[in-house]
Amino acid sequence: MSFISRGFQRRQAPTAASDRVPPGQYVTRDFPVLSAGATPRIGLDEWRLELVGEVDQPRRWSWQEFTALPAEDVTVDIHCVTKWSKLDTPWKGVSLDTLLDGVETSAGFVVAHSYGGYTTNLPLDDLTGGKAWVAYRYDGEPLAPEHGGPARLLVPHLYFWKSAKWLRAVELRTDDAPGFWEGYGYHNYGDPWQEQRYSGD
Ligand SMILES: Nc1nc2c(c(=O)[nH]1)N[C@H]1C(S)=C(S)[C@@H](COP(=O)(O)O)O[C@H]1N2
Ligand SMILES: [Mo]
Repeated sequence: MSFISRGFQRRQAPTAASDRVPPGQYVTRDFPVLSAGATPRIGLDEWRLELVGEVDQPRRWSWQEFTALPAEDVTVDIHCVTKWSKLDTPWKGVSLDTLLDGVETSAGFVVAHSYGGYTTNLPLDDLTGGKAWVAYRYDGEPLAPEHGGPARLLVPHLYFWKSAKWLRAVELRTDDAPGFWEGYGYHNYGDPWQEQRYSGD
């Protein structure tokens, strides 16, 4: 880190923000919108979330069923591969531990599927253990469509492209399969602390 960023930090943030900013990232107060295509508009009466693939019994939630599940308020830092990080983002969502509770599976991998066709892959272990949510509120408001509303995946410990907006289904798989950006050369795992931006990093 340079002299300038240390000086900036002393004025702006009394807590040690640098410990929270992965290598190569800068902190922004904005909330940039990054979408590979148009924002799909999904009515809450048609909205469904599905758990499919290698499961004993597929599960499906309507909006009413999903929002009746126990939810958590979480405040987390997010890190986009295009190098912005945003600290202390406040979400409300249902933990993947809750959605997967009691599911019998031999799967080790997940593909998240979005309305609009976007996909992203990650190990199942990265969705469990209090590390991932399906978020539907941001900063006390319903999640805005451009940020993935009605509901999006939130996996803050990985680069933010893993946090699929407009989540439609969570597919459990025994084999790994690259998602949209992973198929275009983004890193398969995407740990921001290891700067795993592109395949080979
Ligand atoms: N369905 C879908 N999810 C997506 C994307 C997308 O294009 N489509 N972009 C990803 C990327 S690259 C980032 S950085 C974040 C951006 O979320 P934001 O627009 O709320 O900042 O969403 C991720 N999830
Ligand atoms: Mo991104």
